[in-house]
Amino acid sequence: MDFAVLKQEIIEYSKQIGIDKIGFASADVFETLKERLIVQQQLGYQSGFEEPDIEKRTNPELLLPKAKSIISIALAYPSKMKNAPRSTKKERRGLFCRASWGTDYHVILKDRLKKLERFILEKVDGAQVKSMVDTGELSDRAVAERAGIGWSGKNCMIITPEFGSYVYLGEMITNIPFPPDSPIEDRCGSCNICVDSCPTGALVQGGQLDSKKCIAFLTQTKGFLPDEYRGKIGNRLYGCDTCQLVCPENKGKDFHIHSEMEPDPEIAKPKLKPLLHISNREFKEKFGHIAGSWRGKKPIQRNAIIALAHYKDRTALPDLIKLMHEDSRPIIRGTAAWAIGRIGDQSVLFELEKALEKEQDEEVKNEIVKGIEMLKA
Ligand code: B12
Ligand code: SF4
Ligand code: SF4
Repeated sequence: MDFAVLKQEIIEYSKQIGIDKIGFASADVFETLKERLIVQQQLGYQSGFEEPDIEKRTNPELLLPKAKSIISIALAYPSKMKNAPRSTKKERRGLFCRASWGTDYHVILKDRLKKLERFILEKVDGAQVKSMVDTGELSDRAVAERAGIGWSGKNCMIITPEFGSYVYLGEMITNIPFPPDSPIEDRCGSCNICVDSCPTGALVQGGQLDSKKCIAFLTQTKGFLPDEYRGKIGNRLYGCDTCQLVCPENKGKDFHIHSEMEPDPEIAKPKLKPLLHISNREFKEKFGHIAGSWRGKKPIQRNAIIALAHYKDRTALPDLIKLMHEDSRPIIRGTAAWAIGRIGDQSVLFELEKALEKEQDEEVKNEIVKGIEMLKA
């Protein structure tokens, strides 16, 4: 079988099924990535969301015996929301990052990869395939870089010349020896804007991220947000786009190719106060289909409280006081107490003192004390 011809057929088919860019890479061990992952692990820079087994992350043969090549796919997503509602003084709004607009991208890319798998399995007797998107063992970026989808930017993103960095990535390991594509040239040059613009200094240097400092990571944690970051997350409910928004390579890049990726403005930029008392069922119904709901409602509610504190929204005080007294979750009671301290004045001091008297949880007590100190100051 002529695999170069098959490759061409796959490229043609990929266009028909809504894949915006496709590239082919060898399934050789990812040696440089391996070294990099070891360093990142030693420095404590990993997020904990990635596959922990570095061998599996870097050796495709451990995932598919007889792996010969990897097909990398990229789908472009919108960077601008049509009819974005304004956040007003009366009704403050939070923001989900662009990678959480519209239908969860895992669902969309898995659908495309499934179609591609069927196409290949029909054409090649004995073909073996294994696909993954984000949650798989491989580094989607390292595969995409090797397959010539884009270069690895100083903001860590794979940047395509066509769509900028606003692309989702996925891949399929196969036992078919496709002729590989070549990596493309790095266009960052002397630019360092993303590194200089990161609000928390998480980009330690170009191409190296300390995940524990990255707002995208911090918005997804389930515990208390460390004090030093509470003032930095602004109105972000999930994820962070700053290092992409400032990138000159993303200037004017806004692609509305896939209707499933169109954001519903009331979901992607929701009102903050209603989020404070949303039920589990309502949360599932409204936000269950977006990528940003994978950690459940608690982190989103915690971030909504911090966002209200960021806006110093006094109209939220009654809701926050209720949460501090009545919510069953310590993270929510404590973050609400802290937010009351940020927003309120002496008139709500007694509420914090009352809460302190009856609170049993040490961490929450600590947050209430912080709130009281802020009010007294
Ligand atoms: C863990 C994870 C995170 C963590 C850590 C991110 C990070 N930079 O490592 C957190 C939670 C912080 C995160 C945030 C985001 N993520 Co994320 N995340 C992942 C995940 C699951 C693993 C990434 C990983 O292994 N990182 C470890 C680092 C070391 O490796 P890497 O970035 O994968 O690979 C590069 C480096 O190793 C580098 N490298 C290798 N050797 C060397 C040597 C030197 C000297 C240098 C300079 C570099 C270098 O080259 C590789 C190729 O670019 C991937 C999905 C997957 N399975 O791959 C998605 C993924 C990377 N995330 C993605 C997205 C969209 C985001 C956010 C933009 C979401 C948002 N808006 O909030 C942010 C961006 C933050 C940022 N600037 O990186 C996309 C990226 C798409 C793209 N165009 O690049 C991915 C690929 C998911 C997907 N399938 O589309 N994410
Ligand atoms: S996603 Fe935000 S916090 Fe993370 S590196 Fe980029 S700018 Fe910094
Ligand atoms: S902002 Fe500049 S340095 Fe950062 S990724 Fe974009 S081009 Fe590269």
